[in-house]
Amino acid sequence: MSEIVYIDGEFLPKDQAKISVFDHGVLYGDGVFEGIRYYQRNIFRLEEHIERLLSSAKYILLDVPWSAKEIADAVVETCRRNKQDDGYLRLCITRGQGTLGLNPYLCPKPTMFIIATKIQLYPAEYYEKGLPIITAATRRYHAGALSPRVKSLNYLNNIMAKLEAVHSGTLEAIMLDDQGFIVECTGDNVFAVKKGVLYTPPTYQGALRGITRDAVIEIAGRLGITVKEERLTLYEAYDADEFFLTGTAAEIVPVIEIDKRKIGNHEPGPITREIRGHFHELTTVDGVRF
Ligand code: PXG
Repeated sequence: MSEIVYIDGEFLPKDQAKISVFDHGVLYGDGVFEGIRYYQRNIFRLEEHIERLLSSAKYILLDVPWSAKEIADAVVETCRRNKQDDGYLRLCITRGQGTLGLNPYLCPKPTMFIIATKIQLYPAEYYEKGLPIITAATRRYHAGALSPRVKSLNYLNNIMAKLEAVHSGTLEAIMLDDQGFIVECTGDNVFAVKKGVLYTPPTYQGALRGITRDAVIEIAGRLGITVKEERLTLYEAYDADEFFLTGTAAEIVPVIEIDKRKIGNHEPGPITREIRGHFHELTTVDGVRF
């Protein structure tokens, strides 16, 4: 499989794509990113991804010298050259090369790179039979430290929670905020279904405003399913009729067990299945074709 990487204006094969060890993205996780999927040559919600990328950059005072259009053109060209109908893109903008020391103003020029590849977060069987998950002891960091809505290159908080999941023999973990409310999983937003109503934590509470989350909320609206953005505790999660995770990389994953409590009938529920079906229809039509 060809894997093409765009770095600062050049398109390179994977093994020739390199960035400096003095790049502050590497040294300090100082940068922002997007994970984007394309389906049958349709880059799903590309404009929304770029909008969120620029919002993240603005928050961290990273001056992006490229317009949304220039970024979109680079993404589209990377897809064209990658010669795959389906794939995953990792679009990153780092603070760029600098010296040792945190001062970002000593980095004169941001680095942009785009990896075109494939991703599978969980083995295929879990999409059919559902995923058991746990709650991590590691809390999602406080918005007063850094807004968790910024999709920054520093994922250590999430990686610590992911390690807990793996150590417990599962693949995913719910992360709570400092007050014990559910925020999201390590790389996915969460939804609970109770008596036909969808519940998801509000983004102001600290969940990333997921592109997939937004799509699910829209689909539910079209299907006449009520969606409530409310704070959720583990009680609501354990007591849910259905529970599922959403993310670009994860797509829509049914959850059948949380901290050993069986969810619903211990199998993917009807609302999860219905929304998943509609989501997959949307992925090939909504976005930018190449
Ligand atoms: N929350 C977090 C913390 C995420 O990182 C989502 C929710 C879902 O958002 P979207 O917009 O994708 O629906 C994410 C998604 C990767 C990678 O390596 C990226 C994510 C998750 C896992 C892996 O590119 N981000």
